[in-house]
Amino acid sequence: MAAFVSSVTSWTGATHRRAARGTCGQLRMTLAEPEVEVSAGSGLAYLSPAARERATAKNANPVEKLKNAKCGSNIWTEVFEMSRLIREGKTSWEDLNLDDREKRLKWVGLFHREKATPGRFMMRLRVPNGELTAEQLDFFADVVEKYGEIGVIDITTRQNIQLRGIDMGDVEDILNGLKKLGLTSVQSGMDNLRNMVGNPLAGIDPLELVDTRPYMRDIQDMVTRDGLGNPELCNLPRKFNISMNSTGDNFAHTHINDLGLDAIVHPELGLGFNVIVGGMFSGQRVAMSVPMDTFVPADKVVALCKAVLEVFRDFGPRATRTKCRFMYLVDELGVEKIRELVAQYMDYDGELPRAVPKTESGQHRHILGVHPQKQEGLSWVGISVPVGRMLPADSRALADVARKYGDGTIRITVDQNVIIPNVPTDKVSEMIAEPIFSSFKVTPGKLMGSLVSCTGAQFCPFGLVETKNRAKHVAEILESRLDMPKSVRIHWTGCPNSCGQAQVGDIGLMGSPARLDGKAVEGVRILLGGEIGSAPELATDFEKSVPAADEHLIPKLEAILIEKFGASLLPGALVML
Ligand code: SRM
Ligand code: SF4
Repeated sequence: MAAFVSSVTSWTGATHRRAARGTCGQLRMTLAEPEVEVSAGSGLAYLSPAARERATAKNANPVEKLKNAKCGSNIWTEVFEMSRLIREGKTSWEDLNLDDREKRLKWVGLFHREKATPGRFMMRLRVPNGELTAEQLDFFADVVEKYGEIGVIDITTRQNIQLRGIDMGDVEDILNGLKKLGLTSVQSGMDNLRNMVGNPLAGIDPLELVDTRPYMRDIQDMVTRDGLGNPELCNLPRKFNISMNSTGDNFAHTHINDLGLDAIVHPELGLGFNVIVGGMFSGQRVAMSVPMDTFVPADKVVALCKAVLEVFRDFGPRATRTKCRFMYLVDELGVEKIRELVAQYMDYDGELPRAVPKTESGQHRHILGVHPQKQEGLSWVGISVPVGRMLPADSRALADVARKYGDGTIRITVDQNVIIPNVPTDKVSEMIAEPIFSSFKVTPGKLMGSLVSCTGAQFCPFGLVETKNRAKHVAEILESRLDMPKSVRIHWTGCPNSCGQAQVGDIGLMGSPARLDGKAVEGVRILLGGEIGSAPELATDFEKSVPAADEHLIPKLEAILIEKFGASLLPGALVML
């Protein structure tokens, strides 16, 4: 077998070698070491022989070729100089290497929005468990304010923050500013682990089994080497999502993550997590996680996450790009083989324990409004931020309120809303009289409060429809016409990638082509029946290709809300059906 010729070969991990000789030896036999030269800075440097084989095979997808030529991790240092040269007028964004500009910058969370705002970038951060401070919110406002209309702060469906309108010349200062405040954008895009999602009420929740925050931070730190960037884990076959639940509410949506960790108490081993794997949405496939039939003790959960990521890196598919998610490896190997590999990579003594049967069922709680914390005398206040979009002034106002009434911290949720924790209960009424709560409501309408929307066509190149503005507009009209007995969760997503998690909503609206009088128009696919809680379900198709214009969509939604969610027309509302 040919030896590697390598100037930076780093694949020397003992655990990997052991795994390669162990029960997965059969796998290795079919993945012979390729004859491949690894140059400094190549994405192949940290790959196992099996992964190199796949990454350099004839059928490897174009992103693998791009990473083989130069790993995205190189950008972690290069971006500072790129930014400085642009700021000093020595080069421009147009002159940057095309692959760096459009792809590799995503390794530091910078997404060029070429179609919508040429020359301007979106910066995706990492906010483990969605916990922020007032200073960080002020900083976000300072960063985007100078960009005018396109300078907005979005809360994402992964409990995360994206800053918009960014000029490359400012990036050096922004990255340094984030670092000072304990934040990073490293490894937040492309073939990396995405933001860590946990219970937004962690540490204050009377119903939680465990505070998810330390685990989320530790897993992020392990993957990103405390935010410096970790070349060993930045060339996965595709994106990877991890989330952790500590209650039956499923606030963290473990059922749609590549790796979901559901807190549970093992009768002998104590606190830990049942592991589920393979949840994903994409244009080609929508899959709910499957049980890995594994319980991981709490003190081994970081090691388990590392091992799963390494197994994915070393054995995951790298051919057809749309089939490179973890679920395809689960299909290929089966959960029993994945269990074995993970145990070997963890150096686990023997078999990993089997999952603990769930005994309790949990309902998804309504998180907005005022609620007592587990700490006596303190409350959390859940606030609706319609479709997660904040202007600089909103961000500053929330920061001020958190400082004045709470402990200066803020939580964000996958529903793109905000929680201010640790407010003395006797201060709550004074707090909610602050002006910001006339636009970001503590008691929002039955649709607005749980309205979720992806970025959509306004900024996203894949958007088939405008989403955020339309979502708010449609919800406002429906709320003005209908009396609804309970909140209805409407999730808008601009295309089948389903970043807005249409399959999670009571009602999902997914951008799709439609025709009207023979002409192509913006349209949506309507999905119904998403459930969250301890027995989650994904929404399924109800109607396809509905034109998105108000006069077509609103009567459809109105009929659905009346027939399936018990709504009734308010007096004076003209019948549109
Ligand atoms: Fe997403 C790609 C936005 C959550 C599935 N997603 C994109 C890109 C990067 C496309 C692009 O290059 O422009 C979008 C950036 C638009 C922009 O300017 O904001 C984008 N995704 C988002 C966000 C911002 C939606 C939002 O408004 O909240 C979410 C950012 C999360 C974060 O903070 O990291 C976001 N994306 C999701 C989710 C939901 C989740 O993770 O729970 C999904 C479905 C779950 C999943 O991944 O299995 C999701 N995004 C995708 C996919 C389909 C993945 C696939 O396997 O095919 C793509 C396309 C891709 O990766 O090639 C995609
Ligand atoms: Fe863009 Fe489509 Fe994701 Fe919406 S769902 S952010 S339109 S990729």
